[in-house]
Amino acid sequence: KILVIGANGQIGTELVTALRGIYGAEQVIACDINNPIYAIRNNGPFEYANVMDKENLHQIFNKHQPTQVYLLAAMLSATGEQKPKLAWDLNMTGLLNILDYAVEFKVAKVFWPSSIAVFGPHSPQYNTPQYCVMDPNTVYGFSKLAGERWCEYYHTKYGVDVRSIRYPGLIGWKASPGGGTTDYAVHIFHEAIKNGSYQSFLSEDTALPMMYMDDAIRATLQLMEAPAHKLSTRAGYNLGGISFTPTMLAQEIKKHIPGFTISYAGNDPRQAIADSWPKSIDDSVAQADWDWKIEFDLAKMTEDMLTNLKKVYS
Ligand code: VAH
Repeated sequence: KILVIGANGQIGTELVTALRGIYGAEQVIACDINNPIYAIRNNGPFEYANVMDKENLHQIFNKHQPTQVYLLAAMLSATGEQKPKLAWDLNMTGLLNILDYAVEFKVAKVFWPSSIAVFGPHSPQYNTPQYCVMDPNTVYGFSKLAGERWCEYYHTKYGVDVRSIRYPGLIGWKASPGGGTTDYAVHIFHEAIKNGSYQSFLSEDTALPMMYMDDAIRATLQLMEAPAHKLSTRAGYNLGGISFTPTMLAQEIKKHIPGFTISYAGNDPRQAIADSWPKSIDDSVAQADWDWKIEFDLAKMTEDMLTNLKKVYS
């Protein structure tokens, strides 16, 4: 069995669907603290899971004896700055509970998402390498940095086959983002279709590394299927994705919705978070270790997002 914990989230929703397509619906247990969303409820098993509750988790691991566990439950950057202690507690306790049960139940593989949020103001801003100065100044960012160290530690000390990716901002149409700084890049598509205009909470020249969800899910499965001996790190693999600013995204949307207009709100707390992150990422280590290759560029992502969202709104 495969557990996907945090199944209702932006990544979790799509991972459940992808994994059920590969292993069969009954093999993939969607787990979340909230009731299953429609996309999950109707096509496979669900368990109520609270990653802060060891007893609840132990009962789920005991019942399903999972061979793989994907831990997506976490509090993201923007929400994390509003509730810093809860963000640290949830992100760290959740990970440590899962790593401990991975040892106890001899889980074959564990996936845990890291983020480009592990980099900070003194990290190289362009083509940020896999290894460099990392001084993240958000709770979410340093919880991901600490989590990467724990993953490396549990692998070295207890042999847990845990694998991780430093995701850029993720853009998809099947599930809403969950309180991150990059959420503008999803909201803009919905607003473009509904209202023909969008007010961005990030400034027009804020470049960030982003990735289409189809690429992110494919990368996750590709990493999980890679031979263990080819992996040079158990911390998060840098994934570069596509770097663009709100202006560049708006210009691409205008090719499909000519009348679309964008405006900029200004003085949003998420601006400082975005400014602390790299503008582009070097993912040559992922390319070398497990043959990573991106498929969606800005034009292809925009077209796919609008095509699918227009169906959702029609
Ligand atoms: C966030 N979407 O904004 C997440 C992600 C790189 C950004 O970690 O917090």
